[in-house]
Amino acid sequence: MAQARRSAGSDLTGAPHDMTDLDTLKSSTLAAIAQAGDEAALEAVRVGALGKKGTISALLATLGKMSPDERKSAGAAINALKDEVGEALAGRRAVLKEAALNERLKAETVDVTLPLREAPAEAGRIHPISQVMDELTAIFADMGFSIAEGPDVETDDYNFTRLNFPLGHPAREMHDTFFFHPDENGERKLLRTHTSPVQVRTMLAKQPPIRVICPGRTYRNDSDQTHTPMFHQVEGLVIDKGATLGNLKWILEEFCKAFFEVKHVKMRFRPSFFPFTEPSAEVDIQCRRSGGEIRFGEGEDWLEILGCGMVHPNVLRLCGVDPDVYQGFAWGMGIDRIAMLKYGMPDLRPFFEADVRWLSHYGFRPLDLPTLAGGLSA
Ligand code: 2NM
Repeated sequence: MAQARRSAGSDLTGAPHDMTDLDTLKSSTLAAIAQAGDEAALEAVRVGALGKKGTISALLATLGKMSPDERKSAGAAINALKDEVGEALAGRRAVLKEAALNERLKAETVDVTLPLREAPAEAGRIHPISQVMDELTAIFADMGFSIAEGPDVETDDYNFTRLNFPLGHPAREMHDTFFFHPDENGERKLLRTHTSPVQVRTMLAKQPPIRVICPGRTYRNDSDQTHTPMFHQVEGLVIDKGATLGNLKWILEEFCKAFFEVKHVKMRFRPSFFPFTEPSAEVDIQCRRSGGEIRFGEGEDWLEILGCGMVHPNVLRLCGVDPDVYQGFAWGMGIDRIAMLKYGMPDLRPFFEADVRWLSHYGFRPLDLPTLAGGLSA
């Protein structure tokens, strides 16, 4: 290395111009680097030496005022110092970085044996009514039915008149109907009391043959342990030239077996009355009641689950279907009720209380979609 020339004292920049000064600066800077306890302290040392106003930068600035000879030797020595300090900084920085990382790794230990927290999409639950609606539609779609929906707010005509409830007929009073105030034309809308108006709309819109089910919300002014003012129904309708009660019985039996997931089920048809069907029947299914539990497909007890019948010729006529050419059958049942039966839920009211504890107990996992192949409640 070239010998740095001695020059007298320091100039105005205060930069030392001899080897002793350079050595002192070097040892103090290297000592400061070695003592820096973290990356911030090390950065302060770097700025103090190599920053714009740093000690080594100040030395470099003196080179411009030197003679070429002086510059040659002093420049080499200062640059050597600069390189050495730069290397020391880099070395110390690597040590401090590693120490900081080790500290973090020690502090941020992760217990990989902890169970995963459930993702929001997995913590959510499908309401039993949605689940049962999916199950019903899977079963009836598999039998060739289509699904129809209609408005909750209906006309008196579609909810009653075309279903053979004549004006002033006592059956209208049996439905505990929620009526709206009459509009400017004097028409009094209502909340549908059953989903039958959807079937009226279907008959008016489509040519037979018709095979349709209509699930949805229905409303009656009734509230106790087994009734809520809003509830859910599914009704079915078949219109064809040769549709018979025998076909109806087969469909209902197949439905009950698939829905309750049993191989055999006995059903009992009791004569009944509905304005829109003639003859009409209420249907019970065989069950066993023991210890507060109900099992289907076995036992000596009976449980009513639906109403049905052959569509009244008046209904066909009022819905644009010629009763001399076509006949049909229809049925209706409560979705909330069959959900309670299938999944052992004793009380109807919590269905509509939006209590997340109830839902996480009785709800269904979002990706467990009902399939006929996998078993509907799989
Ligand atoms: C029931 C019972 C029996 C029914 C009848 C009709 C229509 F539109 F075809 F006339 N829809 N639903 C029906 C028949 C509903 O619910 C207990």
